[in-house]
Amino acid sequence: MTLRPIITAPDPRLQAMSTDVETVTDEIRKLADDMAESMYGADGIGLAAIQIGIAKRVLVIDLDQKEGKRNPVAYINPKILWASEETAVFEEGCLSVPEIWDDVERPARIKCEYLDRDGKKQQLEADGLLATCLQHEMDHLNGVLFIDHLSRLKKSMALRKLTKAKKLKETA
Ligand code: K2U
Ligand code: ZN
Repeated sequence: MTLRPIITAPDPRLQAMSTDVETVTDEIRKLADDMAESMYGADGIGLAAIQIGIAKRVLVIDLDQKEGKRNPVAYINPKILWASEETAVFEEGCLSVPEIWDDVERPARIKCEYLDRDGKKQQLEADGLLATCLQHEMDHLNGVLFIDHLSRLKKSMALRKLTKAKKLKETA
């Protein structure tokens, strides 16, 4: 498994529309493994392939991280089949949007289908943190960051902070 660098905003690559995986091959399984390794390396609980520069519709999420225990789940070509009218607000962050945290309102419960790492079609009903994380990651597959859900003022302040941090890092 390979640790891959995570792209941080602002970066046009994060706005790409990721494309479906045609066939779940060993190469896709290796991508999912590298994504998991990169996610753990950054202390994340989810990661979309675009965040390591691969515009394919692949996510990895691990909400079960306990001391020493790892249970990364790959979601390939995930689609939301149904979303509740009821909404929930979570304070979100993002490995591609460092040091920015803010409340985002999303449907509280979702039903989605996806292919697992063996290429088998699965269905899932999610609520709580899993519902939020799945929707956050599926936003990434459509080139959407959580700051795109914030007010114009908050988004511009976030982008200004991210641009300044990136410039400082590049000149360091
Ligand atoms: O896209 C991501 O970076 C995944 C998020 C997962 C997540 C976002 C919002 C709500 C629930 C989960 C990160 O892996 S977890 C948040 C985070 C952000 C920065 C540093 C560490 C952890
Ligand atoms: Zn994110």
